[in-house]
Amino acid sequence: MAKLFLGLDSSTQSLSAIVIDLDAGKVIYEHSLNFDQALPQFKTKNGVLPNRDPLVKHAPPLLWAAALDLLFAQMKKDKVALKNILAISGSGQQHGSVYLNEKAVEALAQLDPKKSLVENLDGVFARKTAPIWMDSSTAKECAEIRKKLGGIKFTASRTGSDTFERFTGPQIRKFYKTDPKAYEKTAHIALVSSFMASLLAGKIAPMDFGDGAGTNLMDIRKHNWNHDAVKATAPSLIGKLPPLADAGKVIGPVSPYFVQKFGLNPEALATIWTGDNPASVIGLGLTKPGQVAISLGTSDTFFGTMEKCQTDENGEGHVFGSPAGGYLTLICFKNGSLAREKIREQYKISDWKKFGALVESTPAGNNGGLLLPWFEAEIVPRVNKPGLHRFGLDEKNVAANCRAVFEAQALSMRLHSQWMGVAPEQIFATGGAASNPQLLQIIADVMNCHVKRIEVNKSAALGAALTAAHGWLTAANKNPKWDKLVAPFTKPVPGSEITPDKKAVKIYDAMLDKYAFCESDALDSAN
Ligand code: XUL
Repeated sequence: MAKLFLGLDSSTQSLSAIVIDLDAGKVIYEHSLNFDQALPQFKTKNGVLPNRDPLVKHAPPLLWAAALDLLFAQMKKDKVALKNILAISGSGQQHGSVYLNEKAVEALAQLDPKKSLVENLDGVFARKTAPIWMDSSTAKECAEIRKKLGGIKFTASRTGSDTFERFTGPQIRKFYKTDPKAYEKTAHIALVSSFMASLLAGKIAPMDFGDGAGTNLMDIRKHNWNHDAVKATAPSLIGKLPPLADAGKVIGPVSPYFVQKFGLNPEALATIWTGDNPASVIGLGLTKPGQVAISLGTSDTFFGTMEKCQTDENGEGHVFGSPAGGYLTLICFKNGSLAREKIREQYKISDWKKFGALVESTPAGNNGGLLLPWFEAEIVPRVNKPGLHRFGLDEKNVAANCRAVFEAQALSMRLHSQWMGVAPEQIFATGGAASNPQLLQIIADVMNCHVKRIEVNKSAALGAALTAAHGWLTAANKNPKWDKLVAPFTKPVPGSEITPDKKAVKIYDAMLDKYAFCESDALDSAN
């Protein structure tokens, strides 16, 4: 019998499934279900409920439950060998929170397969909607919690991140302040990840150290709820939080609901879920400390793993627990492909090949010219007033401007990941812009390490499937090794390795200080 594992990813706009065959080292099934299209009755747009206040972004948790039913029905229809699935794990959009009342435990334990999940969950919510990661309506609560914890540096060193509007703690505080009665009726607070795991397990699921670190409530070093942070957030909160544990740890057999309704094996294990970023880190093959992956999409995201917990005293980076042990960081640069495309449009360059040729026609270091391409307000570094800043760079010099946007992005990545204290040995590059060899060469030269391209589809769902496999093997005392487990699923594109150019490395080493000066200068007028 093939050893199959299911990974689910409950993201902002969709629920995705990946089934892996562990011994064959292959993904054998994948499917994505778009919330707006498949479940229009929930009236979401891109997975979010309309709201008059542009800062408020909520979603209905019942939508996610309904999607779980639909996705299993689809897998059954697609003749996935559901009987052979040994364990299930998953990932959720981070930070989003679900508020359950005292009826939830019984309802979860008695899920009736004759009814839908939505019907089964009737009356279990203390709050109808769930604030999600896109919500930025809690600036006040962030300031209040940060102040009680002693400022940015201490908040970050205790909880892994400064307080952020989207993080769960500030969201809980806002709920407590604006609707204290409903807060009081809340018996259990779940994350998107632990809510979905609770449905599969038929009981309240623990949160994992990865997603738990996205709450501003978990002690990032001790891996338990931080007393001061919990107290600073809302009264009687500790009793509403579940225990914390490793992602992939077995919660129990899957609820009979899924066995009877969809034909899952009664012995299939429901395991603890994690956040989509920690799961992606596994799906991108980062299981050892000192590894880095860069996802080059609309925004650029830098993922790095660390053995020891370092936190960013400037409060820009986040530290989460990694499902493979140790820590991971996530640094999001908003002006990624967004900025690259804007420069291409501005200079009317017809395609990326021509853009690349222009970059190659200019020397590393751009004869000292620098560009800060903040077309949109930037997250790292924090820029509130968008704008372009040129230093020693002629706006009319097309080729130099093309090189300048790539160099600035790579230098910014190096500068703003220094706090990790990790010099990566190699970087995996993924996402649309990873097919641009000139960009990858500049990243290799600035970071002074080899860069390899990796093409992983649905990295979060894949990471979740691998986490399920790891959890199952651990429960069977098979002592699984993470690197061996992920290797067949995360192979780099053959021949894609880019080696740093020694001369260029020296030039960029010297340029980093100048970049930092220019950035700090520009920040004075950008905030
Ligand atoms: C991470 C974050 C987003 C969501 C996306 O801090 O808010 O990446 O996890 O689903």
